[in-house]
Amino acid sequence: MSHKPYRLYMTPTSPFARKCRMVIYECGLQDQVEEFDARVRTEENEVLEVSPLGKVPTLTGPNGLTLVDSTLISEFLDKIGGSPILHGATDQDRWMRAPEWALAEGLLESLAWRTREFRRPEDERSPSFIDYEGARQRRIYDWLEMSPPNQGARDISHIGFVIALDYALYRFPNEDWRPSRPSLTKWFEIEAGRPSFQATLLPTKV
Ligand SMILES: N[C@@H](CCC(=O)N[C@@H](CS)C(=O)NCC(=O)O)C(=O)O
Repeated sequence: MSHKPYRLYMTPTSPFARKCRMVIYECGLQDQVEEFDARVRTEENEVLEVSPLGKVPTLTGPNGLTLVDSTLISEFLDKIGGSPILHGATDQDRWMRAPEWALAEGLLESLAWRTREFRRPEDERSPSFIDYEGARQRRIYDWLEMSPPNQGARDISHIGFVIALDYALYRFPNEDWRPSRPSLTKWFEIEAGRPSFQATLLPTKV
């Protein structure tokens, strides 16, 4: 039985849960948040006991708190650390940075949707959907190659982008985005060296 006040329902492969897990490390909240490996997409899914959405990440805590969605949870975790470091220092700073956060989120969503499409039986897949999302992903990689997200202080978009780029290599190893994008590759390698990234590595595929 954990005595930590918060519980993060997660799976080791979920990039959205990984975002929150990296925030936990970056904000030093390991002694406050228990990670709970949930059985999503099964009838035993423990998340369903706290939310009808049934998705990871879901965060529960004192006073009946139940938060769903990685964006909300990340911002909440950043705040309970006492001195938020990942969502802008001021309101103006926040809004100046927010478009990058949304871009990182859009890339992550696109990769997750495309991954799900490949989980369907072959005769239920949509090749046009797969191509459309693939083109979106390449567009964002090209954008990041022109302007890697390392201007100014680190924020939640750095975590979102490094997770998304790693997830792309994990799910689509034959579509390696690195060879034609040296600046982005360099940025990725530096970010991937951080303890928060190394502590949340995706499991080896069996
Ligand atoms: N927008 C959500 C997406 C979360 C999401 O799609 N989670 C997936 C795992 S990567 C999930 O729990 N899937 C289980 C299901 O669809 O039942 C977030 O940012 O948290």
